[in-house]
Amino acid sequence: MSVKVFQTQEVQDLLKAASNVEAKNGNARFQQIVLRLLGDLFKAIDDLDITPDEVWTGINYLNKLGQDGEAALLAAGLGLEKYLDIRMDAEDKAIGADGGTPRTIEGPLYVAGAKVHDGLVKIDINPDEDAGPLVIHGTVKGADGKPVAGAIVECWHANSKGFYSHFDPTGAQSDFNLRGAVKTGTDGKYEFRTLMPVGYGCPPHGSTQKLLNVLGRHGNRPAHVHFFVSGDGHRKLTTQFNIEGDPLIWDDFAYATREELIPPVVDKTGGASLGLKADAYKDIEFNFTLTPL
Ligand code: MBD
Ligand code: FE
Repeated sequence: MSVKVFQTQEVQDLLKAASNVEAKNGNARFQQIVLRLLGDLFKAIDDLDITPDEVWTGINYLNKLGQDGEAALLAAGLGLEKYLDIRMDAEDKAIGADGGTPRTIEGPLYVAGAKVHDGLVKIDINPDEDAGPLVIHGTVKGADGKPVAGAIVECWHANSKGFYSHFDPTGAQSDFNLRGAVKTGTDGKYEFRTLMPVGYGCPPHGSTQKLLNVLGRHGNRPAHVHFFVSGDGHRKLTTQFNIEGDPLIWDDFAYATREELIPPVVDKTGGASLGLKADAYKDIEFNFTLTPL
């Protein structure tokens, strides 16, 4: 049986009372947002005849999602984080603040507090048999194309198993392995000496993967490297690049890939003199262009 109650006075009064939207106490912005989201949910229950069992399945899911610590992971997987990027891009375009290196999502695995080094840092602490050396370098520039001095470039990425330090279920990584920060000098240059990452996969038994399974989706990302880039007088950039050639590059469960964020990977030799673990190494040059505040 399909009954419709959303438009009744009883339900509309309930929504207003639950969000306390007509009261002076409470935060007006929160009241407005809660009223709207709750209303959209009530309406969806009405429109789709969502059953009580289905509603409780959803509520119990949210409990489990929080227990797993995966709410932000699910936000990435459902495209919510990408949606925020699309909105920020549109806003930038509207105010003429576009033109810098494209942003893409932060994801849930950043950890603050990496020590800041001048210009260059080696960020692989733990040995990784299955990962070859990778050098990532480039210049931080302003919209005028000139180098930005004193910019902070933060970098974080996965190991050869697709795991991030601080979130590695195997316990194999030290704190801040494959995470680092450098401050540019007057030449605007930065460099990270590290190891080649592979793509991330959602915890196979976690709440996010469970929902993705029901949707008939995978929970994998292509290999990628994250960056925050900030500098005085410039807007903070949150971005990533992908490792060229990864088969999932256009099938990222978090929708973060962008055409401009797939730099070439170049084979080089001479790694021994750079302190790398092998003479042959991969080199990625990636320049950042920041936009003014
Ligand atoms: C990641 O490494 C990531 O970057 C995102 C967006 C989601 C899950 C894992
Ligand atoms: Fe990531």
